[in-house]
Amino acid sequence: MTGLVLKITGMSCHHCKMAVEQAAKTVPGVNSAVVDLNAGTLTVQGQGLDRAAVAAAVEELGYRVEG
Ligand SMILES: [Cu+2]
Repeated sequence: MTGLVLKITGMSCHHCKMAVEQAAKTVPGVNSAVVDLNAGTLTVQGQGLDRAAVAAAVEELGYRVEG
């Protein structure tokens, strides 16, 4: 099990948090996804994680992945 942390801009409320977490969980290999709204981060855990795939899933929602 490994983890990734992505810095995301544009998330402002509980709806954003839920949407980003749900999107991240659709990416193969992701077991858990947690957004920290204050920090503006998405932490995903799983196996064989593809950072680009997670970022793409988030960006599809209209948020920007900074890193
Ligand atoms: Cu929102």
